[in-house]
Amino acid sequence: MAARKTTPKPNVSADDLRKYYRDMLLIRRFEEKAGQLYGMGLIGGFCHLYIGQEAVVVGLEAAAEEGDKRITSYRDHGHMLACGMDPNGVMAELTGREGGYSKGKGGSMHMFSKEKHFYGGHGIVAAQVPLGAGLAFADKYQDNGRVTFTYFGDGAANQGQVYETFNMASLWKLPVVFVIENNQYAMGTAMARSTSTPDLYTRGAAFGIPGEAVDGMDVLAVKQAGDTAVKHCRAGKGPYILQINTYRYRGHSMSDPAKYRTREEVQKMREERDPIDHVRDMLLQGKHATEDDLKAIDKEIKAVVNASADFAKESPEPALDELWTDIYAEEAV
Ligand SMILES: Cc1ncc(C[n+]2csc(CCOP(=O)(O)OP(=O)(O)O)c2C)c(N)n1
Ligand SMILES: [Mg+2]
Repeated sequence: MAARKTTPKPNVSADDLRKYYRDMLLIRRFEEKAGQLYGMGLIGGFCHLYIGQEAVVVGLEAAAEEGDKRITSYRDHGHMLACGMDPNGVMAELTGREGGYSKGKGGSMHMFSKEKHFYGGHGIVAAQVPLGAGLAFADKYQDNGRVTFTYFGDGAANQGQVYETFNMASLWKLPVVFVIENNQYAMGTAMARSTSTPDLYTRGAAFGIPGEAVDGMDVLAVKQAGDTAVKHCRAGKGPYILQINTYRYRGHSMSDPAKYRTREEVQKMREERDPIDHVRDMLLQGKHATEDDLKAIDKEIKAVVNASADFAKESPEPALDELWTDIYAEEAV
């Protein structure tokens, strides 16, 4: 990975930096709490945490504008929080309660928000990629200037439907940013064992889609690359690929024994490349915040996360007759 850059880029203010810190910390603390609730048996089924990858989604949200869309895989809680969805509704959905975004019927991998233009939450690897191009097709058709961020993993990048999508997206010049979140592993398979070249950003070359590799542990690098990609899409030039190199600290899901990598590898990343510590250092070194300011933010975030856990625990389980609702789309009028 490229060396860490510690100087704020010119288009980012101290307020922006503080916002990135807050947004990344919210994801980190929320995910830690979700891990705890899972351990207590309050969350069932699959639960894929985003810890370590926070700078990816926060950096890209900083490049987005109101009305832009996002769609992603099952590792989706961070994306929801970063686009402004309510932590209470997300945590309640994780615990399968009525107050959740899908009324407790979807769980971790199946939440949506029309209001925040968040289109899920998809459990089938790469299935969201053609759907993301479809969202962008609608925007192009309506000529509304919007862009869709379509996130998928390094493992998903080897799926056939990704390339059918690349072809159509390029042919029709769809305003879609394909975001490959390269966290180095697909479940327990390291990228070097599954993938012919580490340069996933070149995978659009055959279709005339430009791309770049980005340091995903540096929120400013992500924001800058996001700006470039969005500008390209909004100018009507078609799709853009961002290969964002990042790392997940926790297992693939909560039931991962993690035998495919060493503890030392994870520890080294945490100590040397943590994306939140990076922003923290920039804030302190640039005198944009004091230790006390940061402590106050930490406290505030902890309160938000604890409140979401309380909300989730207190919300009732869905009534049985809810099984028969939300099955078919309402008839269009
Ligand atoms: C079509 C399909 N095949 C296999 C699976 C099982 N599966 C779930 S996640 C995953 C690995 C995907 O890795 P990657 O795309 O790198 O995303 P990450 O989990 O690292 O975020 C696999 C094989 C699935 N959900 N869907
Ligand atoms: Mg992966």
